[in-house]
Amino acid sequence: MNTNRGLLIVLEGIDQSGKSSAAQRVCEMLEKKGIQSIKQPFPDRSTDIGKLIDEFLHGKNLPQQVVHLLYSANRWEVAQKIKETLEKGITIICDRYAFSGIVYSIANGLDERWCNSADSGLPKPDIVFFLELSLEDAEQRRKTMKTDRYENIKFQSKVKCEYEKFKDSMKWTCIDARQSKEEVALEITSIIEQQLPQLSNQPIKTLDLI
Ligand code: NYM
Ligand code: MG
Repeated sequence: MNTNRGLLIVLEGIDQSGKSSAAQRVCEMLEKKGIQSIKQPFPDRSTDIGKLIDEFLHGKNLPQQVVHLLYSANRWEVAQKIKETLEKGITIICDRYAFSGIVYSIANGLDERWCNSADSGLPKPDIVFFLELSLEDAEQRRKTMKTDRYENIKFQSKVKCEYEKFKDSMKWTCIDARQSKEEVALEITSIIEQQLPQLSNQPIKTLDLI
């Protein structure tokens, strides 16, 4: 039953590091190679919970704990669908996942252990790519992009600092996000392609963060 499942791939990084473009391009590149794949953004703004998160990002006031749980619930509401999709042999490229939930909430002052528990038990990613970009380069890109309440250099520097801790303690694959969009996507796609035969025969694991 678990032979040749799809892979759960996660892209993480500070705002403006190019995750959304990479998710789109990687899916297209994989499809061209005959590897069925779909992208899954988090937050997923297509659901009621996602719409509430979007309102928060654009000014609605909510307690920080509620926000953390909403982001987590937004993943849990598609967790079963993720598993079923992987079992069908389709690879999923997630634009952010539980790690975003944790680093952004810690940067907002929440307790690390409390933050970790909400996402424990979700499907575990097979590969996490960390798109590395300096705060200065992100700031430069931000000038031409739509932004949310978190997109200022002071907050992003806290987020980056929390990401660095994760990156060191877990086996993340770092990608130089200063490269062109094409180069970033090509690098990610080739690593996925290379790892697919070995990982697709393994059962889906569970995220254990506590
Ligand atoms: N974000 C995203 C969180 O704070 N927690 C989460 O669990 C997730 C998935 O949402 N600035 C924040 C980070 C982003 C914001 O996401 C919107 P994006 O990828 O910029 O559209
Ligand atoms: Mg953003």
